Amino acid sequence: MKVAVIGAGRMGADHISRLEHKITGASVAAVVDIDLARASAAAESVGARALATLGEALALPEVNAVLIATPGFLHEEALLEALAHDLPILCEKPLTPDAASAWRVVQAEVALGRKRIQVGFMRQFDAGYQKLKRIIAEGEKGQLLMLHCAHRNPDTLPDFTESMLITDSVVHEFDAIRFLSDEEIASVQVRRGRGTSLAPEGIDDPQQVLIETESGLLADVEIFVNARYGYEVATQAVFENGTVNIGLGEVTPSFIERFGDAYDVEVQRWVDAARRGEIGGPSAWDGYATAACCEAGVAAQHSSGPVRVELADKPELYR
Ligand code: ISE
Repeated sequence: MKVAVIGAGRMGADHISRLEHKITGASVAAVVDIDLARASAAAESVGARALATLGEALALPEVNAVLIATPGFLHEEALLEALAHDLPILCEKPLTPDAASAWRVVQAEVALGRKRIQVGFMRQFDAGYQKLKRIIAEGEKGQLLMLHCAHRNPDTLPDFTESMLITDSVVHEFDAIRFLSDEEIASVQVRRGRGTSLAPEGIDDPQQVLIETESGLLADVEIFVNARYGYEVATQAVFENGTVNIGLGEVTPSFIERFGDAYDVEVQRWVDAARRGEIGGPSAWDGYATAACCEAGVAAQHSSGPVRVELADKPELYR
């Protein structure tokens, strides 16, 4: 498989090196970045072409897959262009930044008539989350009653805004909770309490996010993006007969190390499926549903009670 990687920033560079050195059955044919110098630096390291637009990459006869790793606001255009070429796509999270644009992508895929998009929700490929999902599904500790989640980042980039606590970070808990429970999320509430003095001006950090699924499973998330000591993502699942902890005490400099193995599995599965003409893993519907959760979450940052998640009917393609 010959992949065009769109975006040569932190995640794009990480995936380029992964595709080249860890993944079997695929190599990087082109690196696309509006910053051509950055594209060239990344492309040179793997002997790929450096290009400024996706159109140029899609015109190369050898390119038969697309990995999108640009910022989320650029995803819709790239997704629609790659879908029009009927190519397998791995799109970093989020699918798109809002539910309306995510729904347009879902509709384009539905119109194509087959799944072509895998969304980069890597936690679904993490060994801890996989184990927890198996324990929930097999019922070995009884029914799952509650989830307590902590999501801590050491710091934020200069252009960070408060809504990004939800759209950039808690989006992963929306994904993980939907994955673990096999349910849609019904409502989201946000509480602000005592905050760190180490957050940038105007940002309340940490925040507590309370999530309820359609059947009444409750999850609480501590989202804390200026935790300074490191990166830590943990979940305690409470069952009728015991608890299961994942991630607690696994402190790394960033998500790149914490989820490195999960990214490897995610990309290898995408490649393996695509070579069989298939797509698996988190779908465009999952991208749309989590975007709708993010909208509710950002609204909840500015209201006192729970905000309902509004979802369109799930198209047959994703059932
Ligand atoms: C980052 O973009 C990610 O996707 C990480 O997984 C997440 O933990 C972090 O909060 C985000 O900023």
